[in-house]
Amino acid sequence: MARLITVAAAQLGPIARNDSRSRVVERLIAHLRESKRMGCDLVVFPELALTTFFPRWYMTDQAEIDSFFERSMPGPETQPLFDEARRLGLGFYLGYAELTPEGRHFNTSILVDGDGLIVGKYRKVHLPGHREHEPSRRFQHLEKRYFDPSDTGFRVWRAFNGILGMAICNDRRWSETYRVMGLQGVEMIMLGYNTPVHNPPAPDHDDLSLFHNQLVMQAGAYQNGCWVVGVAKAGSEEGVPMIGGSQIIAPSGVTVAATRGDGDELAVACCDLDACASYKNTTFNFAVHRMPQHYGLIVERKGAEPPP
Ligand code: CDV
Repeated sequence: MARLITVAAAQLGPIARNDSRSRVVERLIAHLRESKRMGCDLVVFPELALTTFFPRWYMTDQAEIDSFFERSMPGPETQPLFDEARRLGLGFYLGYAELTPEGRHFNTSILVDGDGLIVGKYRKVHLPGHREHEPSRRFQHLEKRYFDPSDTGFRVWRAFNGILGMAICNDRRWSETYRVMGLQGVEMIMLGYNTPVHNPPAPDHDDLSLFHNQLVMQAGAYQNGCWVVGVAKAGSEEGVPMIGGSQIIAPSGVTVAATRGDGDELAVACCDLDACASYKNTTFNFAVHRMPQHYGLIVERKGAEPPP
């Protein structure tokens, strides 16, 4: 019997700085209900889906910073999301800022199954941006300041009758992200993102933001023979325009469903996990064709070192 998962890429429009968690959770629940009506099994929400994208502001008051983080998951405000998902029998991927009991801060995603149980947790590996205040930027990108580096790396989980993996935003630009999961047999990678249209260090990339988004996710899907579900928090958030372009990509590299606007919107596709096999067993049969003896530099060296 075919292994089918019907997935919703549950894009969110902007979240204002003073929007309450409860208000945001209502929007997430509306997405769950619509996804159920559309026959979905799994709903993928964006990165940091419970608040505005707070790393755009330089803050020094730790209490203010911590107000954007969740101390428990589910917590009092997110419990209704878990309850409704379980009532509907829907699984979901959710990105949020995690504050651990030890006081560590992570940019995190979880995978929750149709019974409301957290079956996987991932903490973002590639934290982009900068650590110090850079007042010359139109807006900040202080992920390196507010988040600790990952202690999970890229894992995969047996869930939804397949092998699923998670990544977050900037991870999608790095081929290593997909390949580390590809080497664990991943069949579907879920990832949420917050991507400003404007890239302060390289404004010449701005017109290519949507193209680069699609390029990296399609390449990752094809080169690893897996589905990729990429989901934006989009639109103009606190004056900063962010790309949409949420999409579901088949192991062929072809986008099979995509959002059209930059507000709350679903893109839905029925994904056949067995479609991965024709890529994993032929062109990208890793066991037959990879040449890891020639890839040592990838883990030995961090930055490029041109010859003298
Ligand atoms: N949230 C992100 O990781 N955003 C980055 C921006 C800074 C470029 C991204 O790769 O989309």
